[in-house]
Amino acid sequence: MEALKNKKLKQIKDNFFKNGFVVLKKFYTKKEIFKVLNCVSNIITIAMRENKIKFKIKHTSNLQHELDKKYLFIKNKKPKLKSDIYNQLKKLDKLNHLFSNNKILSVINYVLDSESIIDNIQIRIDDRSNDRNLDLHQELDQKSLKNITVWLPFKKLSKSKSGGIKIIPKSHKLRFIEHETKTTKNMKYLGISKKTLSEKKLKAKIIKINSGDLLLFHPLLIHGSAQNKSKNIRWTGIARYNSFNYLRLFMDGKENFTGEKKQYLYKKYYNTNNFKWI
Ligand SMILES: O=C(O)CCC(=O)C(=O)O
Repeated sequence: MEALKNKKLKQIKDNFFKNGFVVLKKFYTKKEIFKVLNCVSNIITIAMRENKIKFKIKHTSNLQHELDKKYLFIKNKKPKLKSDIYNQLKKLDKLNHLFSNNKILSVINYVLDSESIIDNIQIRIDDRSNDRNLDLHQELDQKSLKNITVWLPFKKLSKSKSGGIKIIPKSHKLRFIEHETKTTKNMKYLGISKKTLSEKKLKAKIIKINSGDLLLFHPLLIHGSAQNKSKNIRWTGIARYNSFNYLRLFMDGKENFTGEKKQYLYKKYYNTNNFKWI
């Protein structure tokens, strides 16, 4: 995969800072996306075989349909195995290749204006239980103050009930906003309170995006999950790129910013006019 040319990179960077996000259309081919989903399907099949799980499904040409059925079966019948599989998905070779080839690194390094540490690569699996949904938040729990999240749907999310990600365009310009601790069934995270959202009159919109399009967003862009109301699972690849500059490890010796309500370094840097990465 080839690096993008400078003119295109500049356009991407301008939009990223103007709106807090940018969508790169058809960044990956259908074949590249298929390879990742196929890899997910293969590891699930092997997990089922090794655990002697009997599961019959009519073989169809629709990979995603098969994948959804297998995953939901395991989630219902073998929740521990489901969690084990989930934890391995972030390490799939095909997925890691998508997020570390020349083409994507040319964009990331240009926008960050530095090299980066890739962290928190994951595949999100959102079914209609919406048990992993995240309320609106800024991306505070990363390694560096300068970071980019990339969000890549493995299925089309326009005009569908599958939800996706919702964002508030340009909200990064509001700088760091106070968060409160929120919980899902599986984890604790920092989110923006309903009171703050209504006081600031903030309204989010769902991004309409195709499979293979890549969304990049600024850490302070307010974003969150949009409910999946469909029968199908929403499969998404996510990665976070942390600039070598403003790594917390070299600022106060801690690995990342997870869980701290005060987020004093975000406040200290982003909420002053001298900090220009905004
Ligand atoms: O995919 C989603 O539902 C939202 C993801 C998100 O908000 C995040 O990763 O910070």
